Amino acid sequence: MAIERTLAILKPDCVRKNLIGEVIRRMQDAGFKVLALKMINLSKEEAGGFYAVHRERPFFGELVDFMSSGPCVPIVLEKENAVADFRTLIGATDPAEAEAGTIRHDFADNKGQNIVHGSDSVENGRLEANYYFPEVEIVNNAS
Ligand code: 3AN
Repeated sequence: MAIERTLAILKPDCVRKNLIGEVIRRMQDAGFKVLALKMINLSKEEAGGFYAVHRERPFFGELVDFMSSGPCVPIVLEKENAVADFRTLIGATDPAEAEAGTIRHDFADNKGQNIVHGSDSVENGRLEANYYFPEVEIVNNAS
């Protein structure tokens, strides 16, 4: 299997619940290397741009309001098969449907406020990583 990158975002509910350390611990225990991370406040425009693919969905306004409601932590992760393995680690979008032991099952309140984002393809992983980090801010020698 190929080494891939994926973009995680610790969403504002993760930060508010003081779960930054816990969720990063789970990522590292699962073998993901951290290549870049920072804490930022997204404007509504930035949040809307990131989720532009969902612009026509009924929950888009709620999603933008939530993602801009407080600081979040985008993280570039690397691992063999990172995209699929990260989505397995976080669980289904709706925490009520997420498998026991997944991050969303254990910590998320609902579909809208579900603790963490994970890219859904290798191509989106690249595009999403570069939405938050220019290549020069992504290290290539993480351990
Ligand atoms: P995932 O993040 O699991 O890939 P997507 O891509 O279907 O899920 O949805 C993007 C984000 O939109 C989700 N992380 C979630 O926060 C939000 N979302 C999805 N469906 C709903 C919904 N029915 N109501 C509110 N928010 C939603």
